[in-house]
Amino acid sequence: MNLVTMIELPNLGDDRGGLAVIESGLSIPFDIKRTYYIYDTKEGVSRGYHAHRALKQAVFCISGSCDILLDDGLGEKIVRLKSPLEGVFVRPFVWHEMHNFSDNCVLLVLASDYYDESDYIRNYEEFKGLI
Ligand code: T46
Repeated sequence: MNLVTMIELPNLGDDRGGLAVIESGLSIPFDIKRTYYIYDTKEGVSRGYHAHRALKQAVFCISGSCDILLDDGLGEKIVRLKSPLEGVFVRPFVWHEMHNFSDNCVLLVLASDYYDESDYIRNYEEFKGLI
């Protein structure tokens, strides 16, 4: 399975400005149950450092930019998210870390399920053992 699956959104904007639409199950490959956003990140801070057992997520940087590292236990890739029209699909059992947040970064995350701490694998050695 591909480690990196990008999600491209059409720009429905016009001379008034940009407009991007995300429709559950259409623009992204799952039904959305939860949405959250990460904003006002502090300089030099990294986040993530976990994988999910079942959760599917789509991550869009709707303002600014940041790097997301994806690791499926066999290899890793770093994707620079820098456009509100381009997101990345994070499937279950992919370790992910977010680094190099720009000042104005807002990371929008669409998730396939409600928050459940028991779905997180927060220890890298445990993650490697499960792969
Ligand atoms: C992910 C990346 C991209 C909740 O109570 N409900 C929620 O829906 C979320 C997302 C978090 N929380 C709590 C859990 C922690 O006590 O908020 C606290 C901070 O969460 P965490 O340290 O997991 O944040 P990140 O930025 O490391 O990870 C988040 C998501 O948690 C995670 O699922 O994939 O963004």
